[in-house]
Amino acid sequence: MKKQVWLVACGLISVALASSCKPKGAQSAIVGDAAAKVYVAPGNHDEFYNIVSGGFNGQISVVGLPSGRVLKVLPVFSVNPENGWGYSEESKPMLNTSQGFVPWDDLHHIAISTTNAEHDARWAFANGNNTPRIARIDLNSFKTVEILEIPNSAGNHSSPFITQNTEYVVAGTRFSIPVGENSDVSIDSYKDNFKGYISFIGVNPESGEMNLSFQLEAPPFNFDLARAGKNKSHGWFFFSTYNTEMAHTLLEVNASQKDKDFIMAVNWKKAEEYINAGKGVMKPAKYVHNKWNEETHSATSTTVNEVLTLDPAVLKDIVYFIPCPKSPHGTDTDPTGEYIVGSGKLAAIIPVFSFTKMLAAIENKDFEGEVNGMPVLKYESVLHGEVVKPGLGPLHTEFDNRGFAYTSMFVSSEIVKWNVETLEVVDRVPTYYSVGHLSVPGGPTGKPHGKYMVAYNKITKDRYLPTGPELAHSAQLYDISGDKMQLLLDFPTIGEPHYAEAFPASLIKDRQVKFYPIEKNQSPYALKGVKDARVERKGNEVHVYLTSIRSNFRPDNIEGVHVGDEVYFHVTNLEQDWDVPHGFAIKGANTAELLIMPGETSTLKWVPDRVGIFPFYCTDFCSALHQEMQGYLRVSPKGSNQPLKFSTGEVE
Ligand code: RUQ
Ligand code: CUA
Repeated sequence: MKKQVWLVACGLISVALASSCKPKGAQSAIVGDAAAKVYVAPGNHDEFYNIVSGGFNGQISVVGLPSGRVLKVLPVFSVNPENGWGYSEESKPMLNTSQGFVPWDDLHHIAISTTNAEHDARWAFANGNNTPRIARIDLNSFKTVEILEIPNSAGNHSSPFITQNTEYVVAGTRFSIPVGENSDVSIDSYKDNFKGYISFIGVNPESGEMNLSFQLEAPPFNFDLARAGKNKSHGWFFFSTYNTEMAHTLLEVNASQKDKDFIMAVNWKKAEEYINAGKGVMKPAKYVHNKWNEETHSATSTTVNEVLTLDPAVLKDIVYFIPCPKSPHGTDTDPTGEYIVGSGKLAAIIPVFSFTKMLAAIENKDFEGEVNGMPVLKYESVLHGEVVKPGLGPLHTEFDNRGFAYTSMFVSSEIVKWNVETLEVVDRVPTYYSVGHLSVPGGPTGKPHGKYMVAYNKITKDRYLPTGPELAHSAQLYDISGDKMQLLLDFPTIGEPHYAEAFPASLIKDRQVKFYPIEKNQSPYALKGVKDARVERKGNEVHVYLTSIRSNFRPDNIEGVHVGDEVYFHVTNLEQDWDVPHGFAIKGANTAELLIMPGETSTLKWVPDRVGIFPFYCTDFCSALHQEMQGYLRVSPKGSNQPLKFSTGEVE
């Protein structure tokens, strides 16, 4: 009987989750001065950078706030025909994995590097959900410079979240799976054979380079999201979990049975102590580590074969479970680090936990039980209080600089503002529609800037001109500087946005890479001047060493290439000035173009399959004589005795 009641309740909840409410009166929500507040006059710059996940497109977009202008879309886990990322010989290794070349991923969350819990904005981290990976993007060059695969993981959703000095980036597995030798097991044996792994990835404080420091073996829950403790809770990490029922079929029902799931609190300083005492165990695991080198202008991919593992069932005091109603999605920590918010998708309240109380409960062994040998704390002992009647379907919470929290309500399509101390709801505004993540500049840090909040919505319905069956996803910008939130602007997004972070433009705008010094170019294919331009044959490989500079390629007439040759175009852009990329494209290539930054060398491989004359040209309108920036390549039949020759057309 009880089970039946649950099934009915879950059915209703599923319907509610699937078809979110549509608020009325969208237009009347806009007040008079909204346009002036988002207007950034021509020639002026935005105040904030907004680094926005692209979800299922595997990319990141860079947006200016408050204007909502899209400044750049950069490939992370995806190929990009615009600049040859993933197509050029130099960039291909970046998308290598233990499964081979994987040119796509589902990129959900962004973490901007911090020092002392404040944005330093040196790097952005992003997760790949499907083939578990974490990427690091250099915010001086807006380029993906590192991708680390995560072993023993499946559905890298609880990632990437960082500690306050960017000591670690974490990755919690969404799907628990059996790992190691014995992974050919019955799915029915889930509880016995499946495990959830939590990865702590160390970040080099100077270079930013990542290394998988250790993994924690956790029960086979679904790990959803996470946040580091900060300031007073520095040293701890909090992971939301669902499916603590440990179901493996029809989770919609079977993982919604219990009133409470858990927030898993991890004392990572304690984990470090165990590691220093030699308590970690090296276990086999295969994963790859890809790094981009800004001097060779190329990537390397290395395979690693082991990982340091800690078992918190044996090594006590690392892991504690905080009961949290009900199937929590986001877990977020406030700027002081005292409060931990759990957003239970199916809960009627928002629980706010106290770090101080948690420590006391641990001290007093205020446990209500154990899971797999790890203590479960008593809900009441850890609870600061509950936000009552917040709305339906709480997902994510951000904070401002005035002691308020903002929680997105997916089902009731609204944002609820509440006081972190008193837990009183002070304001609510509708979103259009079905809001997922929120982003306040500095919102996840110890020092939020407040001022604006962006809501990233899943469903837009009638907000924009329609574009066939798929409609634009959307962001909405709110002014949060006053007592009442004020909707200022809608703007469509690239891909499906999940999390985003925003920080003051002044942090990075004066330290941007303008060009790459040609004298530092260590590419084995670099040319230091036009005199070095040449073509060489090595067996069936033809290496074309090209220079590009306004407004010519050298060499620009090439003959003696045969059908079936492997032709490598190594193009060096000799410009030493900001904003002068050159492109390279050749008719017949079945990959992409190259877009080569000043001082950079990039290589396109082409295997011609037919006889003919093939024009190549620069794709970037670089000068008044850009249309003159072209050349011809002649392909002769296989076995032809047409000798190799090349020229720049100069009359000698
Ligand atoms: S998750 S809403 Cu990855 Cu909330 Cu996007
Ligand atoms: Cu170079 Cu156009």
